[in-house]
Amino acid sequence: MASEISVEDQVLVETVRKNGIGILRNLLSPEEIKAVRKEFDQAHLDLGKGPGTPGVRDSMSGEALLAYPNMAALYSHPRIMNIISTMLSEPTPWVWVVKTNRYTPEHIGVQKHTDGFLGELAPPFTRQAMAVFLDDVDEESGALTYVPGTHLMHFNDNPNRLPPTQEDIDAGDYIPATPKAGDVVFRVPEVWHAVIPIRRMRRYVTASYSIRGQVSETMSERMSQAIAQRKKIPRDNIPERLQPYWIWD
Ligand SMILES: O=C(O)CCC(=O)C(=O)O
Repeated sequence: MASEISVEDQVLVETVRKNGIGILRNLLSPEEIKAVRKEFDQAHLDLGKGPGTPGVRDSMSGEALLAYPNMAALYSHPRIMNIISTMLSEPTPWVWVVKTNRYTPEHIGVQKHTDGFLGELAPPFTRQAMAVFLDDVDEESGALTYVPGTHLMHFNDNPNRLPPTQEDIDAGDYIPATPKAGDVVFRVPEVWHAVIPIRRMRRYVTASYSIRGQVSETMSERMSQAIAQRKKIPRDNIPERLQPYWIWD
């Protein structure tokens, strides 16, 4: 599925490989942001999440989101997919999770953590996340903080390596990333990250992808469960462009 990657996107891929996080700026135009926000807010009302409660993080996931065309299109956006595919060295990455997140202010933010599985090392670069931001964040509200390079400590390419602990993660030296509406954050799930307190609405559309080869034991179990679930969903419910990423076999 992957096509030739631009020099700009190749530079981004190298940044994400090295630091664990990189931002593609201004993927969406102001009109496109408006269209996605409208569907995002409507989906929350339709799916029972309401207009947002201060202090609450609302997450929605699964195929119900695919009924909203502007939002669903992001999960298989050609430029995003080309970057994901290059990151994973996987021609047709598998989309594990399609999701949205909405934090209604004032929200305390998110504690320091990894999305790797604690106690387990994983083969390098088997998973990749993306998040299309619909609101600006900055160092006063909602910045995503992270410790550059810490994803590498979760990889099993060094026989002497021990999996990092939560104590290690808490002691990291975090720096802010400040995506604006229309930007895409690419994050290697294992990188240590957190979110500072949120003073303005913070919404984004996100997905997590994996390779189709050897992954960690825990990831393999999670994937098997998701694949079994997904077999029950009629293929016609899935937008055509997303199907190659959605289907396992
Ligand atoms: O909201 C964010 O930007 C990151 C949330 C987070 O830490 C996570 O989903 O693992």
